[in-house]
Amino acid sequence: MIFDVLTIFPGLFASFLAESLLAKALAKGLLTVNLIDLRDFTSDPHRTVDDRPYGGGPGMVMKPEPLALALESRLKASQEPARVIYLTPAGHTLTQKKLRQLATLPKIALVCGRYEGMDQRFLDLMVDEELSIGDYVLNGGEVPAMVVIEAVARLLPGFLGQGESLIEESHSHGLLEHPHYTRPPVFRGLAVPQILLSGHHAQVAAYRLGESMAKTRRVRPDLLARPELEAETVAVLGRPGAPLADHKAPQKELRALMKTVEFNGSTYPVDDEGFLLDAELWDPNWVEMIRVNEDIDEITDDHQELMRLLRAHHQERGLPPRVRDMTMVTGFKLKFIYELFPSGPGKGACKMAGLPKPEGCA
Ligand code: 6GU
Repeated sequence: MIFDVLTIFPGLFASFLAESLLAKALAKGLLTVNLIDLRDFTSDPHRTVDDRPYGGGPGMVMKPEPLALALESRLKASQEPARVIYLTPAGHTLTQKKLRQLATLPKIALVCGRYEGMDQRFLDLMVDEELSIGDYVLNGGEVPAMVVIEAVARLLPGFLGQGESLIEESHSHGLLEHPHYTRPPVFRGLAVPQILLSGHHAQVAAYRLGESMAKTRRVRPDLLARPELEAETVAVLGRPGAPLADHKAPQKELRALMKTVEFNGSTYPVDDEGFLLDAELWDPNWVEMIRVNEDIDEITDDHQELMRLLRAHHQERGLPPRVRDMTMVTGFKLKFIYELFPSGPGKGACKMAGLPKPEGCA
């Protein structure tokens, strides 16, 4: 993959390209970045790249000749035509999807603007597309060009290790990342969520997926409203609404865990065993669905009270009580819990309460 960067500040790129994974990728030959100084393509003693706008107004406009000559010199240098991208706050907003497309191209020319903009005729004649990196204004296209280079480079085969490439996959299904923890187990009074220390891989994955969904709903509800989300989620995680038994053998742990069930028009994300993955989605319709599945005649005040106690414990600790602590935590005798929920405290009570499967549940 080759990047040609057209800029009046090639020096800005020096340390960016000299450090970190990007430097390694350049050394490996995974990608090449050619820095082209637009002033080398001027013909006046002052090496002028800008001029006053026709029609008047503030600021300066980049002259078309140096830009065109610089691009043409690159064409001569390599034969291979590049996709020419002009970086401007007036362009289409860059997305991960766009980056995946760019990562398939052999050669990209990134044109960095400064001043008020470019002569339109250069854009009309030589630029394939205009990209912005977000709704704010920078002084020039150099930092956006670095953004494009870094974001494309990490998608190239061989750039990242195995573990990191999985992270990109978890992004591409359209949810935000779950929180991360490392040692120490307690930092300034805050403990690592117990489930992460448990060694239960399936429960850890279920917990993380639940956190991803909760965070996405909190911080970026717009991501959940995108029409593409469903298709992406289906592609990566499975088909919403499919009966659990129909689910294909999963390739990846996450795929195994993100299933959905539908009841009375509501869709719920669930784990392999039908436990709700996001306790905040719990509602009376969920309770009714489990009541029907569990063949329970009627939801009594005792059912409600037990669920309330379980949910309060979950809210406080981030986990439902362990089965062996169930009596102590809820004050309900185990025998009575079995009378209320014939499947028991885990697959019956915690499931109906919209909580994860508790430790100690078969
Ligand atoms: Cl691509 N250029 C400039 N100058 N400002 C921006 C941008 C690009 N994207 C967001 N802000």
